[in-house]
Amino acid sequence: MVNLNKEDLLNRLKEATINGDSDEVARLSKKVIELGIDPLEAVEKALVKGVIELGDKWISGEVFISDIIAAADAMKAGLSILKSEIIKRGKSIKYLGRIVIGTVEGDIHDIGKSIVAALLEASGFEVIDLGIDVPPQKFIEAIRQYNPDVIGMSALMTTTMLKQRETIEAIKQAGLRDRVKIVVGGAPTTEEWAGEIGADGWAPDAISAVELVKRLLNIV
Ligand code: B1M
Repeated sequence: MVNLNKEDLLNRLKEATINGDSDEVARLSKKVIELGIDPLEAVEKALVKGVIELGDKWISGEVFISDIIAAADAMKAGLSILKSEIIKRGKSIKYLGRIVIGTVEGDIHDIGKSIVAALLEASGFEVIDLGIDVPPQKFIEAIRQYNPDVIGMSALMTTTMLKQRETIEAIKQAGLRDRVKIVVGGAPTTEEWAGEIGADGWAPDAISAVELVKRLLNIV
């Protein structure tokens, strides 16, 4: 590969994400680490940016859902490589706390949730990721099984964000509400929404999600 500067490399990484070329994304993500480029910058300026740009084309009907799925898979191939570097740079040893995170029932969007999970891990938290389409009962079982400090719920659609409220109600019904802090997020959610459903906090992006969790757990 010719001697690439950072901008060229991040651009190529973004294009490979848009093209859904997981092998090329993996190869270029390793290059990011080799060249000592900030892995988080590569996630945000190349991987996520690629998915969003393609998403806009999908919304305007220029590309198909299959293109988005391929781009999301490529993005996650890159995130899995860059995440270890993000964690290494976080140089975390002892866990600051334990978080159970998942995308709510009926919702299979997991790009944002995976970035939040990766950043929380990099910041020294133990993260248990329940994945996508997680019913309220599974969050309840996870509280009993893992005794987390925080429950995090991601939702990407106006229809599924209602499940965040339903899950909080179910946690209350199970008598477990006082045992955990609950944080919600995902594009359609807002600070007001979080207040309305009785969550302990809301964050618009992964960096502020980490700051929020530290605040809620009184970690300076
Ligand atoms: Co879908 N999708 N999608 N989609 N998709 C959206 C979300 C949509 C806005 C596109 C559109 O039509 N305008 C729309 C939702 C509209 C609405 O209700 N508001 C939509 C729809 C309708 C659908 C389908 C119904 C389409 C269909 O089948 N007809 C379908 C639903 C499937 C389902 O969930 N049941 C669907 C499917 C998909 C794919 C599976 C193909 C794919 C997801 C692939 C994957 O995730 N593995 C997909 C994608 C990629 C998108 C877009 C293009 C991108 C979403 C994304 O990943 N954003 C999206 C359009 C868009 O947003 N431009 C769209 C990037 C990500 C980093 O942002 O997740 O917000 P986000 O995460 C941020 C913050 O929100 C925050 O930090 C993250 C990182 O910075 N954050 C948290 C997130 N979670 C948090 C949790 C926290 C704290 C902060 O605490 C725990």
